[in-house]
Amino acid sequence: MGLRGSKQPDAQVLLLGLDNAGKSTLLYKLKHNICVGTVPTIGFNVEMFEARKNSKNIALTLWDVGGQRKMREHWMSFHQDAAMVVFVVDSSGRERLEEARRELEKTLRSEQLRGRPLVLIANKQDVNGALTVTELKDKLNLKKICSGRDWFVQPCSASTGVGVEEAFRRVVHMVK
Ligand SMILES: Nc1nc2c(ncn2[C@@H]2O[C@H](COP(=O)(O)OP(=O)(O)OP(=O)(O)O)[C@@H](O)[C@H]2O)c(=O)[nH]1
Ligand SMILES: [Mg+2]
Repeated sequence: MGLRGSKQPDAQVLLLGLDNAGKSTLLYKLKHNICVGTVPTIGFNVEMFEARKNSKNIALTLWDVGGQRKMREHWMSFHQDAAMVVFVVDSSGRERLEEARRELEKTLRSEQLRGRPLVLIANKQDVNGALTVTELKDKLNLKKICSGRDWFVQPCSASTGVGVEEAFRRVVHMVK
């Protein structure tokens, strides 16, 4: 019996982050191993993935929600069913880091996301001068804002693909 024939527990994974962080680039790199030219997401993209966890097949649904300011008010409507959050940050965009920190903190305060694991993607590591994982942890105040949940920071470049598989493995490992 193939993967599709077996019974699969399903988990919804919410992909959030500011506009231009690289969420859609990451989603399509993961799904098709291609770097598509993206346009800003108005609404959301959704893709399904299959994986093995604890000797079982699991199906993950990744929801990539637009990050533009006017889209962020809709993030809440995706909170309820989310098993975990993947928050993508443009590590080369120092000037928007405080904005990213505010949005992440607001997201993590959501009652519906209480205790849900977080994978923070330190994206655009291919750009010269990109912030390192250590710098990001510090500047985003992650230890403090992530208390009460499992969290992990994964360096990655959604355009070159470096770190993308590791990010997915981490999501599978941490999802409940
Ligand atoms: N150098 C570099 N550029 C990247 C990387 N990931 C994404 N980009 C570029 O960043 C821009 C924005 O990428 P998107 O994937 O559309 O960003 P998004 O987070 O989906 O943005 P919204 O849909 O507006 O929320 C595009 O020009 C991508 O090619 C990366 O790892 N490195
Ligand atoms: Mg997008």
